[in-house]
Amino acid sequence: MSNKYYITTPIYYVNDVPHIGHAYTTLSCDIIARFKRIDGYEVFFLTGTDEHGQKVELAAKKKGVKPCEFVNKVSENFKNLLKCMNFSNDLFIRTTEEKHIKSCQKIWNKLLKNGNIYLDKYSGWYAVRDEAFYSQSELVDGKAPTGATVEWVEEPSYFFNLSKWQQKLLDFYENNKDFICPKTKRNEVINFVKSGLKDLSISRTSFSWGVKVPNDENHIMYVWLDALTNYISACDYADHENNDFFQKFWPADLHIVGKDIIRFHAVYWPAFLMAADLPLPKKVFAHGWWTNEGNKISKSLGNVIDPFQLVDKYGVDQIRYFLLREVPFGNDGDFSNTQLINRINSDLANSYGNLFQRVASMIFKNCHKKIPLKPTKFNEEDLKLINLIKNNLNDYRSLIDSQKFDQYLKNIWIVISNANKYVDDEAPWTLKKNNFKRMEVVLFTLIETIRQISILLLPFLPDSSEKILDYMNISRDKRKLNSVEFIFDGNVKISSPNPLFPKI
Ligand code: ME8
Repeated sequence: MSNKYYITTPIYYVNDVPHIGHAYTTLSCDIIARFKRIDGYEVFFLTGTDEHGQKVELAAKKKGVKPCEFVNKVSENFKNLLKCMNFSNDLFIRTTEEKHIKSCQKIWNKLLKNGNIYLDKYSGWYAVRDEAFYSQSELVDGKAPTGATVEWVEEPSYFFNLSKWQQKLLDFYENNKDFICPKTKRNEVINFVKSGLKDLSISRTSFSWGVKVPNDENHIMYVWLDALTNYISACDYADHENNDFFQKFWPADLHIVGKDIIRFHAVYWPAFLMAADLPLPKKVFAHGWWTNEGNKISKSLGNVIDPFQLVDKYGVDQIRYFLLREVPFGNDGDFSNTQLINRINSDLANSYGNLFQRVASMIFKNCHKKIPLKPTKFNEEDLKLINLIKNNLNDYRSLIDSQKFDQYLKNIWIVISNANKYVDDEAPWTLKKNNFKRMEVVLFTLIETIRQISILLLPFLPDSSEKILDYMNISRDKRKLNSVEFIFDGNVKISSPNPLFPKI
């Protein structure tokens, strides 16, 4: 088993302020990155900002500042989102960085050398909002199929011979059935490629905010060729013959993107890579779209959901939990405040928080402020509970590998509900009066189950899980997936517990 794992988010356009959609994609990557780390992998988790192109240039113009000043300022918003959502990325890449620009020029030269680029003239439609070219036949009521406004463009342009890669792409999809997930998206992409690929315009001359094409200063690189290259420039592709980092981490294990940009990642990107003789990523997962109480989220409708405000109001773990529990990853989801509050109250406050609170309080009050020493004997009911997670670790691994976050959480909440039922069935408050030893075994069984749950929830609820593990004095090196395979020793002094998730 290879023990490295490279995962990426899309790099976000800086013209927009970060909203719940951006937070969602990065959150899904953060969870996988954290899970892989506690499962012993060396992880490289990349995110960043897409700072070139016409859209960003226009946004800067509107503000009356130079593009470089503009991007320096607004990329900070995305960096702030990382702190706010407790994201654990290893690198934040900006496409205006020198090392990225060098990578873009290097891949360009390689494509040129391999005979995959030619100079011609582009005439067709362009949607600045999508930064995408559209043919006449693709337009719907005079707009891009995404609803974006289009403008007619006629200019000299370099082209990438995408049509040449059509069959090679289809063969690749056929031989790598998991390359595009979920399946519905895979089918859409295959149909699109089968319908015939046209060569792709990969340079622009009508504006200047971008990476210069090597040896032809009149052209700047098409922003999507520039942006996609970030995934390799972050691994030092600019100097890849001389560094281990690229050898170690490229190809990426997983690109997570929204469904709006699957075509760029599952068609153009693998074609560029094949044409540049570089290995292809292992998987591209396209998740669904969030709406706000049934409406499309957009600045013009004024209904953008601000993750900073949400976290401030409800707490970071609460938001992290809701976003991935509420909607199966891959489906579209509707954001509703009522649903958010319901989830916080029922799943976090009443089920999980309450379990921890009552078990820890009973131990604190009845066991001399100390978690009892690991018992020498458990009965069948105790072991049933203790083994619920321990015996199913591989299921949790495969749920993460298939991006089934909601199912992962549902499984853990079954354990939580079993533990709550076990408290009621075993009634430690009665045992206290007539069988103190048995009460200690019951409370130990419960706190051991809470320890396992907290380790499994570290990727999702890092703050609260760390708090519980700190409370139990579990050392850092024992906060790993394989620490769940052993029952802990107990015999730990504790303080009076504080509620983890206040009810809203
Ligand atoms: O497309 N629901 O950047 P972008 C869910 N720079 N996810 C959403 C969302 C919503 N309502 N809105 C946005 C770009 N997203 C390019 C990417 S990558 C080489 C270049 C998320 O700022 C989702 O992940 O428009 C989507 O794919 C991404 O933000 C688009 O971000």
